[in-house]
Amino acid sequence: MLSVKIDNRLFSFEAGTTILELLQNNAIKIPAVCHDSRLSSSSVCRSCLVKVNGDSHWQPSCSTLLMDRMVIETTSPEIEDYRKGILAMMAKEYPQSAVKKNPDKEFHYWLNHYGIKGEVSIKTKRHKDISHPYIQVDLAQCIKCERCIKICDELQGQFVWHMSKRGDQEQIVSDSKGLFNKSSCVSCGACADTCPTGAIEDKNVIQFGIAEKTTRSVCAYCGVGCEINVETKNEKIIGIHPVMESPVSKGHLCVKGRYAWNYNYAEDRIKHPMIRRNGKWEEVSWNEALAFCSEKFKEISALYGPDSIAIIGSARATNEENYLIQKFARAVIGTNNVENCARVCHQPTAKAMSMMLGTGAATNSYDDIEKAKTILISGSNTTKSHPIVGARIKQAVLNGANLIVIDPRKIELAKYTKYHLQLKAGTNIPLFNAMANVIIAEGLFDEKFIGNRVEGWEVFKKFISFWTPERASKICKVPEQLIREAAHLYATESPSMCFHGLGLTEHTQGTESVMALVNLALITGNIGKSGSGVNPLRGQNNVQGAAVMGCEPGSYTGLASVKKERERFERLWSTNLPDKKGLTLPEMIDTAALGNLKAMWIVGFDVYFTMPDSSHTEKAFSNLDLLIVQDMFLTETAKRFANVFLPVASSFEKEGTFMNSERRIQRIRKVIPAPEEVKSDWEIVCALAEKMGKKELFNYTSAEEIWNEIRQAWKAVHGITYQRIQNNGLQWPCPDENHPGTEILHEKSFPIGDKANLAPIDFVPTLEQTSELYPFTLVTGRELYHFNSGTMTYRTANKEIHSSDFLHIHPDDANFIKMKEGEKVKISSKYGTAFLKVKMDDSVRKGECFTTFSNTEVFINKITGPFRDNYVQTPEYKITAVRIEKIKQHLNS
Ligand SMILES: Nc1nc2c(c(=O)[nH]1)N[C@H]1C(S)=C(S)[C@@H](COP(=O)(O)OP(=O)(O)OC[C@H]3O[C@@H](n4cnc5c(=O)[nH]c(N)nc54)[C@H](O)[C@@H]3O)O[C@H]1N2
Ligand SMILES: Nc1nc2c(c(=O)[nH]1)N[C@H]1C(S)=C(S)[C@@H](COP(=O)(O)OP(=O)(O)OC[C@H]3O[C@@H](n4cnc5c(=O)[nH]c(N)nc54)[C@H](O)[C@@H]3O)O[C@H]1N2
Ligand code: SF4
Ligand code: SF4
Ligand SMILES: [Mo]
Repeated sequence: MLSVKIDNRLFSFEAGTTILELLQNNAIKIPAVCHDSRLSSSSVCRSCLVKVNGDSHWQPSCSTLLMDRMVIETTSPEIEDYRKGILAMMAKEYPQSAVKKNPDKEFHYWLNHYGIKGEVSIKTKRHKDISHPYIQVDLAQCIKCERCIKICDELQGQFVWHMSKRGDQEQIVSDSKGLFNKSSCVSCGACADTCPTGAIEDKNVIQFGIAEKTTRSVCAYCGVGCEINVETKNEKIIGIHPVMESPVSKGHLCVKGRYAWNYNYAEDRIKHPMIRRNGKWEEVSWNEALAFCSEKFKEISALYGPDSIAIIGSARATNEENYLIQKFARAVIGTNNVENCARVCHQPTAKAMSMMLGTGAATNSYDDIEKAKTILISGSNTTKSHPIVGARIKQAVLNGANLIVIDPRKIELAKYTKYHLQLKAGTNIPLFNAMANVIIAEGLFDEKFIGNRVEGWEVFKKFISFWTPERASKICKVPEQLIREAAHLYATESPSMCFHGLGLTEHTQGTESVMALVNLALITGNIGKSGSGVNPLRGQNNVQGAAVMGCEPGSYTGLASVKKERERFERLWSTNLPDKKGLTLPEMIDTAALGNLKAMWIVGFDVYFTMPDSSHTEKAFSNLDLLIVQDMFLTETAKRFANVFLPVASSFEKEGTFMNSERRIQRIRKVIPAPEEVKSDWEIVCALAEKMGKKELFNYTSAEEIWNEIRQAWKAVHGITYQRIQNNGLQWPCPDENHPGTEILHEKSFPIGDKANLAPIDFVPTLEQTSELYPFTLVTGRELYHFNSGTMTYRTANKEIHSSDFLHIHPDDANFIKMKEGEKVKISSKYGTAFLKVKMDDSVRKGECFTTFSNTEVFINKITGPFRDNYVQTPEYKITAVRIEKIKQHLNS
């Protein structure tokens, strides 16, 4: 055992530990002003010096590794004098007022500890920059510890800060050289988080002061599932910080998780149930609202049958809530018409992966990022849509991993790649097939893995021999040589890990695109090992949970087939359940448009605004006799079509669990009280069930009780109790309470048997093709600052940073059609028209253009088309043939 003596006490340690780490682990406090455990040590401040093996050896404890039998002295009059001197030097020209205002800041703590006062009046007037909506920079408080520089480089990979000049004039400057809000900063807040003085500080701290309470919870936005420490004062949120020990986010957050929480306090948040009568919203009591819904449901069911009613669960609500929503649809209404928005996003992934491997979820964990030698990203704008995964991938690449990006646009990660395959949108299959062709033709496949674990090899080999890079290159427009080299890299520099997003799934061949990707992983043996696998980056905080809980027409909780497992669920719930096949969301809309669906209850999903070809949705919703919307805000769906509005608690106002992209179940906590007349989704479902005479099936008093029923319904989470996930969460499958959870799936076999299936996939071009009339292909997707329907982020200062959706178009194309930067243009497809401001952007392919879909004033889904994935009906959001025109020209013509 390795041991050291510190101040005459004996400690054991593991090789690779620094002196400072051991001190901190044992609560021995010394100043280390330039140190942050998330970063490599720089030892610039020298406040952490200790004596090592006798008087003459003073070493910085943050960067000195422990050696066996070291003798360390952390304190003596001499050392303390020295430290005091160092800190006093740093405090020269440091404002005393700052120390008084926030004594808990790390630097201030040490000044107080050593009785150093700072200056009453500051001679040099240093610059204060308040240009950023969330972060203030006050150089008067900068002690040049360089933590901001390091954290921006090492955690976020953004390289915004550097030190200007040396000597007396030395100070930090951002890469804009001017105002901070003009820099390349992505507002992650890491520099404010690490700053030991408050020189870089969250504006909310300046506004609200110091928190009274901190509560651990999970971010309300994307499927990464970062853990947050929510700070409150007088039962109001005043700030959010990352959870240092979170296995997901490792002490980091993006702008949405850290700063975009103010929607909770938006003035137009709905705080009372409402019924619309004669075109006017009226506030009513819960009793009246629920009685109205209950009577209407009963009436419609009696007249047209239970299948004339459909319910949509919410990818933003908890597992517990979605479990109850599908139970309500089946056990109270008696229909399998229950859905969630996975249908419009990663249902193709779930389908493809469950057909081929047996489980429709990510095979590996984020921790594999640091273990992969090659990372292949297809159709995922990771640094914008899943920023914390994006940041981890950037770091992995900076540390030597290979990166391949397959995307029609030069996304941020394309800058970090060995190969960026900038394919024509909608041609994933030819490209993946050609990569498989190269791997097989050049003998780079994993023969042993294929022999033991893969079915259909001979058929696949024959099929793929026709997909030469020459042939594929003509379709996908990626040079042959690039296809060859990328395939070579993926196959040989393993373990190789795939991440993918909607650039694969939101196409007519979405499911098949994912299948073609899984083929690559299977033939190279990149499944069931650390640093490998196929990993969808799921959309919202709990979209995977909503689907797995059973908000899907074809499956109950745990993806149990409605066809095969009805009797089991009838026993579990002690009730009869419907056996008729339910409708998918696009089918619900089609059925309503035909007049055959009469009522919908939509929980947390702005269907009208986010489904494609919105004139079709409009027709459908106009036909409904009853539309209940349950949300925090009047969404576009609610504004136009709802008769009843049920106001809900946000994820800061309730208990429950979310499931992230790596199958991890994590707890969210009630941090603040909900507005008085607002209920959480699960409470509303229970109350409505009671009104409809089914109290005995929905008799819950807490989210935990519901979770415990889920554990009975689904074996894979049986071992996950609330107690076990107080911190950190657990990844399913976790079948019993001693099981540690599963980081990597399919290590030895597949749920479908010993062998997985290869899938020969042919390419079938979409019917949505450009023409003389509609010469551009519009791709829609995401950017960093706004989230989907924009309901939440447009009610925060993110709007000040990113004000709208823009039409990104290649400068050559823009010049050719004589469009200027910032000009508002008309964009039309066969299905509708919208107006957008032009942004010249050479990251877009010529002939293609790109926009986001979050601004309700733009409403881009007026122009997206009706085509759908041929397996699971996910809309083809990624391809619309459009025409772009000048507005004036149009008015004149
Ligand atoms: N900031 C932010 N984060 C989000 C969201 C948000 O709205 N804002 N939404 C969340 C949700 S619900 C989801 S589902 C995820 C989605 O996250 P992503 O999957 O990253 O979403 P998109 O930006 O829609 O599409 C990803 C990329 O696909 C590319 N692409 C388009 N067509 C093709 C193609 O044919 N082939 C290939 N290979 N690529 C193509 C686009 O250029 C784009 O860069 O993000 C989640 N996170
Ligand atoms: N053109 C185009 N359109 C697209 C896409 C695209 O790429 N291009 N992507 C599609 C994709 S992948 C998706 S997932 C959809 C997303 O579309 P939506 O699901 O509509 O988008 P979100 O903004 O995630 O949120 C839905 C609503 O949930 C509410 N909410 C938040 N928390 C809670 C809660 O706890 N309870 C309840 N009841 N409500 C809550 C929010 O206020 C918001 O109104 O958009 C799709 N539409
Ligand atoms: S907020 Fe994040 S990206 Fe911006 S400067 Fe600070 S660390 Fe860098
Ligand atoms: S990466 Fe996703 S989960 Fe993490 S803070 Fe950002 S939005 Fe939240
Ligand atoms: Mo999504």
